[in-house]
Amino acid sequence: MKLKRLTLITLAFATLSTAALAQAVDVKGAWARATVPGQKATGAFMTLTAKDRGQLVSVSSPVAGVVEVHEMKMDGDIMKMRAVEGGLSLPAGKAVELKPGGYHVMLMDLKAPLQKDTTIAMTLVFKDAKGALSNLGIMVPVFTTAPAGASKGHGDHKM
Ligand SMILES: [Cu+2]
Repeated sequence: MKLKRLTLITLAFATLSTAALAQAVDVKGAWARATVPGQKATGAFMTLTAKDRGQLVSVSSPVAGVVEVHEMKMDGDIMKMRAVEGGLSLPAGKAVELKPGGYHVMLMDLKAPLQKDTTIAMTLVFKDAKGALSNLGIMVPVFTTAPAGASKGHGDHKM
């Protein structure tokens, strides 16, 4: 009973904060990739559209000890990923896709496997052009592959 009420409050909070900041940055098609037991890291993907120029400076989630914004790039023949230095730039009115094979949110040091068809909480921290920070709480569904209409990498098509 107590647990149920807590869940409701959490969801209400997430909805409220999303609505309050909806004008600043629009988040669409967010999803996180499910993991198997023992797997300590996974990716989360979404499309971000900022109304005004800004940056995604950090991400946190209660399910992961460490969360970073990563980019994947070919280094010769090897696909490498690394943390985006100084925040991910969000141009005004232009959608920035975080998708498999490109930018992504890296959830590391996972506290438990991410089970498909569950939802995880994530807090995105944005910085506007004046340097002011704002938090956006979102609920992110967990899937094994990109759902229809979500941010999926071009690499997924050939599967
Ligand atoms: Cu990564």
